[in-house]
Amino acid sequence: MKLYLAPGACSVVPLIALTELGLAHDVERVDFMRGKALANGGKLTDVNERGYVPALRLDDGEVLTEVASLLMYLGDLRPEADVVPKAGTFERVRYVEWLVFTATELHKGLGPLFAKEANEEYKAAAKAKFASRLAVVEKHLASRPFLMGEAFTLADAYVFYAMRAWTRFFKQELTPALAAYYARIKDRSKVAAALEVEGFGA
Ligand SMILES: N[C@@H](CCC(=O)N[C@@H](CS)C(=O)NCC(=O)O)C(=O)O
Repeated sequence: MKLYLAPGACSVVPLIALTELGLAHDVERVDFMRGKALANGGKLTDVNERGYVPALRLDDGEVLTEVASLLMYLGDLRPEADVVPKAGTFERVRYVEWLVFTATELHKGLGPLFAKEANEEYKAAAKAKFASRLAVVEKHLASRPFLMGEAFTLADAYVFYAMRAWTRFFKQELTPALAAYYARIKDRSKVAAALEVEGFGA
């Protein structure tokens, strides 16, 4: 498999997944500073017509996109790794609920903050909304170390990305409880290994 990624972007999430699951993969950095250029001189749109990362080229040539679907697909390739609840269980539905929440409320909640067209008033409202969604995560974590309970799952990696963007790109502080959650994820040896490959840091 080959993962197309950009340092600092949400493509770090499937990179963490591939690393946690011990799945063989190559990575290709897409150069966002040079029109989303690929190493072979082509463009990201040659791989993903939507023009964004992550994109995962499977061994049979199929290209899979969307962080949430990648997390479901990859987790099911190695169920024994125990970082995704088993398909067909209610726990799995709760896991998907967290993936969708993270995709739509956290990941895409950051969209207006990146938008050059958004004015300061709109950005302030988007920041307040994002903070309120992070508060939902914090409340949930009051009685458990990870989203799904005692053990890390790939949904935590997705929230990790959103918290990293919030703090690194927008210079926002995490509350002590969320900072401790962030550290629990970052300090996992396989997450640290993935971050090293990505090259953007925690
Ligand atoms: N719907 C996609 C969104 C992915 C996305 O937002 N990718 C960003 C980086 S975090 C990107 O490549 N943006 C470039 C662009 O949209 O032009 C997903 O959930 O995976």
